[in-house]
Parts: sequence; C-alpha cells; structure tokens
Amino acid sequence: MSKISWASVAIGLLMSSAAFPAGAPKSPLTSKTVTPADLNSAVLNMAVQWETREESKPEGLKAAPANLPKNAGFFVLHLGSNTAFALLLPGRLPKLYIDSDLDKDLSDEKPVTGKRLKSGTLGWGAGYHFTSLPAPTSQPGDTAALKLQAVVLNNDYLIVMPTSYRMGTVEIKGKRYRIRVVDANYNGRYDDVVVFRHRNKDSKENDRQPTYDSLAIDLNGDGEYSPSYDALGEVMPLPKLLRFGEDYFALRVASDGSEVTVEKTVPRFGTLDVGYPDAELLLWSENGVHQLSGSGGKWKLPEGNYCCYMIRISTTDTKKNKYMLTCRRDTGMLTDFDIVEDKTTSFKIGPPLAAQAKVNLRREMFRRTAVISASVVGQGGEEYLAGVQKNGEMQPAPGIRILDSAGKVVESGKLEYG
Ligand SMILES: [Ca+2]
Ligand SMILES: [Ca+2]
Ligand SMILES: [Ca+2]
Repeated sequence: MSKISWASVAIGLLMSSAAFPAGAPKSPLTSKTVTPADLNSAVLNMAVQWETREESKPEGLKAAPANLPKNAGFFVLHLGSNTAFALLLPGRLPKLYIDSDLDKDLSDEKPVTGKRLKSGTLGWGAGYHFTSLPAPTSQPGDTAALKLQAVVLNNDYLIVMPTSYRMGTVEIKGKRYRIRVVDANYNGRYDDVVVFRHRNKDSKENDRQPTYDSLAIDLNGDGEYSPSYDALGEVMPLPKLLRFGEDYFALRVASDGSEVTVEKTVPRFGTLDVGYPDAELLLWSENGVHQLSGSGGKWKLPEGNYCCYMIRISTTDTKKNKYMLTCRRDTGMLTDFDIVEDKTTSFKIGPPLAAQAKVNLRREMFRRTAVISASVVGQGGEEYLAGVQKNGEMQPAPGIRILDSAGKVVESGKLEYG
C-alpha cells in the first residue's frame, strides 16, 4: 500500500442538556403467541436455540430411562445460564424428555409426545412439535411454571422456542415505535438487561446462548425488525437505555412483561478511544446499540459495559483511493469493555496488521477437507476478513499456496469469500 493520509470525518457528539419530564409514561405490553411458523422470525433471533443430536449419552448425564431404542438421541440444551439434558425417542409418536429439575437424571422425567407438523410449516424436512414442555429453571427468581415449546427436525435437530413474547408501542420524542420483548434466557422474566462482562475467548462458544432478554424495536417504522449486523440493527440484547440522536431514554420492562416505561434521562459519560481516526464501530450494550464513526476515533458514551460486534477501518492513499477492512468475527479487545464516568477507555486498533491463515479440518461423510481461512489481525487483536474493499469495491480474494517441507508448491488456488 502506498503512503497513506488519514481521512477522518469529525462528527462530534454533543452531550444532551435536556431536562427530565414530569411523570414516567407507562405503556402496556400484551402477549403474542409463538408458533413453529415463527421459527425464523427476527424478533426471536436471540431466543431460538438449535441443538444438534448426540448419538451417545452426553458427558455429565447420570441416568436415562432404561431399555432405550437404538434410534434414541440426546441433546444438550443451553437456556440462558442453565444447561439441561434432553432425550428424544423418534417414531410416529415421538417422545421427548427434558431434565426439568436439572439433577442430570432423565429417568425421573415424564416425556411429552410430539405431533407431526403439516408439511410446509417450516419449509424443509419432517418436523414434530412438542408443546407444554417444562422449562428447566434454577436461578433465584426464575418462574418454575414457565413453559417451552420445541420442534424436532429430521430427528437431528431440537429447536427450542419460547411459547410467547410481549408486544406494544412506546412513544419517544413524539413518535410511536413498535417494540417486542422476548424472554430470551428462558427464566420467566422479561427484565434481564444485557451484561457482557466476564466474557472471554473461552466463553465465546456460548455467545448464542444469551443470559439476557432481547428487544426488537421498529426504528424505521416499516413493520419489520431488521437484525442487521452491518448497520444499526433493530434487534438487540435488552438495554436499559435507548439512544435517539443525542438524547437518551431509560427503558424499564416490568419483570412479568406487563408494561414498559420510557423516560428521558441524562446518563453519566466516559470516553472510548480506539486509537485509529478512520474507524466505524457497531456496539451492543446495556445502553442500547451504537453506531460510531468519525470524531477522530474518540467518542463519548454512557457509563457501562459494551460489546463491539463490527469494526471497519479505512485509509486513503495519496491518489485518494479509499481502502477498507471489515471485522465481523473476533473484535479482539473490543469484545467486552467498560466505559467509566469522566475516564477514557483506550485501545489501539488497526495497523500494524498481521496476516493469519487458519486451517480447520472439516469432516464430511467419507472424506476430510482442509478449510483454509485467511484473515488480517489488527493490533487490538481484532480479526478482519482477508478481503479489502477499494473505493467500495471488493478486491479479488487473496491467493494461497501450500508448500511442502522443502518449500515446493504442492497446491495453489484462490480463496473464496465465505
Ligand atoms: Ca431430572
Ligand atoms: Ca428473562
Ligand atoms: Ca424496521
């Protein structure tokens, strides 16, 4: 890359000096029933859990019903902070056991019988529907009466879904917005605000099992809920603050999901400094979603805990060509950070960059395939996709050569974007 000049667009964030209005407006929330046809609904994005069948008894399971048929399959369910075992006995009238008391014993459970779903309900595969499943609950304050539903696909997948969620509208700055609140961590409460803290590289595998509830808000009023990971999405872990322009609103959902309160507030601010002027970031947090760009890579943010799930860095060469790298996988040190009042949380992202190739062996039916993925790692540990965009156009995927121990090329090819 030729010599670079940093282009930065300064969009200063101004602190709001608005006053508190009198009285907190309450909006009722009503219950919406969830059916198997809602499986791919963006509203349920963070709550629906797909578990894969295990042929043999999973580690940790102490006991199962006796004389299991050969085609019995086990599943490990991850529901919020609970891990529970399940057992499927396939058949015309399939039976599903869930370890509802979390004692790692399935022999003391009563099975639920599934009903075959009409073909076309899910769009693919043979499905069975299990209703009125007891939800395993172990945390203080969990509602033991909570019910789950599950869909079994081709006897291979167990898809767990809530039986309902909450819906309503809220008024913010004179405009009404549809909102949906989902008990995404299956504890019978609707007020579990996200905290990413204490996450680390080892716990990433469990990211899709949230320990928080989720919020969908129709920001653009089109009746849809966009779970975008590239721009400001409309589906997010449940926050306690919502940002609208330079204004912040405190959001409080009643634990039973009966109502929601939205009230203007002025949070305490700290500063995030990523040490790179031309960066764009998307953040999830207890303070809502944030799309940050410009202002020299420094932004004022409400005090609290954040998770960055997208980074783009750009640079411009002397011929005014703009190059851009995108990070959507591992955001390194920005995966989990805190903003503290009147303090600056500093990172250094971007160049110098290191190229990295990862080889994963993928087992298919009768062969093993080596999947080689390339990425570029910035100094904050953030992992960019190997492709560079030049003036908004994706450049050809990088080439690859496989060398033998003597350095001779045994295979060469091109990587594909996947
Ligand atoms: Ca049990
Ligand atoms: Ca909950
Ligand atoms: Ca929308």
